Amino acid sequence: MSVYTALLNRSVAAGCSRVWGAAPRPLLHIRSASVAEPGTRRSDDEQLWEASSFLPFSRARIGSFFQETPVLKNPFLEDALLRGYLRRHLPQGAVLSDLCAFGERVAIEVDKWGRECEVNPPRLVHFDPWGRRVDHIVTSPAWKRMKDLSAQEGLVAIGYERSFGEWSRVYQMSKLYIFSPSAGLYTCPLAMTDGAAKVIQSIGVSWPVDEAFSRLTTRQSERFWTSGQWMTERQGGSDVATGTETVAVSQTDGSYKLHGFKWFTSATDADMTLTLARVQDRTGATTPGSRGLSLFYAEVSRDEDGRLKGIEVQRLKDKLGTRQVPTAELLLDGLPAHRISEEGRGVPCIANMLTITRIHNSISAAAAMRRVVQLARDYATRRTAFGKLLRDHPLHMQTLARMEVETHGAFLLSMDVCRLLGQEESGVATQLDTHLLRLLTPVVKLYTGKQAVAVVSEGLESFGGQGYIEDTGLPGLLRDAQVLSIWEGTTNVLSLDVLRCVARTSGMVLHAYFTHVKSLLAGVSSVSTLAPAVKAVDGALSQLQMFVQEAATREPGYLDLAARDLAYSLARIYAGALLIDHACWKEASASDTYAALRWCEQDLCPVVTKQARGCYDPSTPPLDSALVYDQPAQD
Ligand code: UCC
Repeated sequence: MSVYTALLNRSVAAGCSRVWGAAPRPLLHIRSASVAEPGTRRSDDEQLWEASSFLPFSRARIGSFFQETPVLKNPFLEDALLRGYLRRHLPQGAVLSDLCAFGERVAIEVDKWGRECEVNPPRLVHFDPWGRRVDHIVTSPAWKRMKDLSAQEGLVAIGYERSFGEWSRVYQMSKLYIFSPSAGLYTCPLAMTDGAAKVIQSIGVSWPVDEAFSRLTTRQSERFWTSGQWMTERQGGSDVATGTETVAVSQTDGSYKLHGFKWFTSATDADMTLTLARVQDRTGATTPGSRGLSLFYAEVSRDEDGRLKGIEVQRLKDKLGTRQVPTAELLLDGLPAHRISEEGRGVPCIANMLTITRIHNSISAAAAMRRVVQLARDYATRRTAFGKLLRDHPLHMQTLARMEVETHGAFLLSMDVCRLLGQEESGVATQLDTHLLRLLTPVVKLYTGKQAVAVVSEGLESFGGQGYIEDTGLPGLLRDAQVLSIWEGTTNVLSLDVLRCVARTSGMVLHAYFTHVKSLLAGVSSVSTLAPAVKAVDGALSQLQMFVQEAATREPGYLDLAARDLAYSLARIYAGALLIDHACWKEASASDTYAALRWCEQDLCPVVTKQARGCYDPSTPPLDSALVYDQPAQD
């Protein structure tokens, strides 16, 4: 008797067939094996075959249990906070029905395209079969469908049609929020396209960009263009003022040719781009620093031989995430371009683009959190462990609830910046609103970008090992989230941007901030369930005010060290006030109240906590440095 048959006999005797739910057939096999005719010897192979036909986990049999997969349902209908927010601020039936229909389309159709973009990433074809240089970036059919869909659904256009006045940006960004986690990163070209349209509109130049503006903001898919934003060169993407080497050589017709090397160009299959370069004078000299940078508009086109005009695509980047997006290194070798800013005003001009892309980034961050929470909570209704569904495990629910609180905060922060943008664009913003928008754009971008990584990572854990398996699509959420704190300004660069805008406005942005947070808290009754949250935000706000007053008297460098914690404090206090305000709305749910209370239990003002620990004292930088470069003791 083979070892397998022996094991099987023991198993049958122990009644394992019932446990495995095995059909009677295998039992017949084992009986026939044990009552073989005397003298007829069965080969080991035959015995093994019989045994394996009984085992539920052998050869073609892989067992009968399959875990149910998490199901993506209509992301609009599934999102109580989004729907509540819109019912409160933008209750027009047309908006709600458009978002509902789009949510259905995302769940049923678009999400699959997004997945296809991931598994069929772009590739670069340098040469045609006969050796001619062509530099074709080949993208998937799904990526192209995303472009058509973006035009038809008005994902950029809504922001410029302004059919809903000051709330048009909230409408547009709500749609992008629903789209983003299923978009296969098509939100990246859309962010830059929106940013380019904003720049063109702000500078008020017509030729040669009027046609471009109309194409960037059209709903007609055959006319729709996307734009690039080529800012990063080999010396880096943060210190644009020093890192930009590209030169612009003026031509007799008033146009320019650009020569340089762009090190990170996202969504390089774009139809046009905005980029920075230094205009050369007659001697070939350029002005260094920010004051030497001008903004240029260039179309990406091909000559009659099919070669890109003035561009060579060196290679596509091999990235941790955003693999759906073609990101390239480009040699600009006489790229025809038009200067669209005044000479030397390139950075302030492109700053408009950065405002828009940073807001898109915040929306994508909140959307990534929302998606992982939606999937995790669905999964918790399907997955049984230790005898009950995950949703019946209090610790698991506590973890999901904490993710939900973060998502609530990120959503309200991001939407509030969209609200302010919409007000500014429709001419109803007060000076206070404009200051708030300038301050909150980097604050919200940096905070939500960082939190998205944490929440999505936690979310993956709620699927156990399956969260780590590529073809579930879950790891891609984390890989794609990681970029949110890097591109469009890293956390530290944006923290310093916060200080810069405080300094440039002589503190007016902070005045606007304090005034607005107080107004959000003003209407809340002291006996309300929300009283502990109000007390926490109020207290943190006073602490922050004192910190700011005191920090202004400190030595240079003190605030730089505090910049990140200051930005976090600004974000947490502001989100706390927004959560309280939303929970006070007459149709708010009990969950809105609970989210506000939970949010406000955290350290809302880390800059004061860390200040009390001496974290920004002059002794800190050398200690930090010594810690980082700690050397092993000498023998
Ligand atoms: O390109 C990239 C990836 C593309 C993909 C995008 C997809 C996004 C998708 C999202 C959804 C999925 S990554 C590369 C991105 N690079 C950056 O973000 C740059 C980061 N660095 C900075 O932000 C720096 O702070 C700089 C470059 C702005 C600093 O330059 P300067 O020249 O040193 O800045 P200054 O001297 O502080 O400011 C120069 C002028 C001033 O105006 P004036 O001269 O009128 O006083 C500033 O007020 O620019 C103005 N300015 C701003 N205005 C500077 N920053 C801003 C701002 N944020 N908003 C308004």
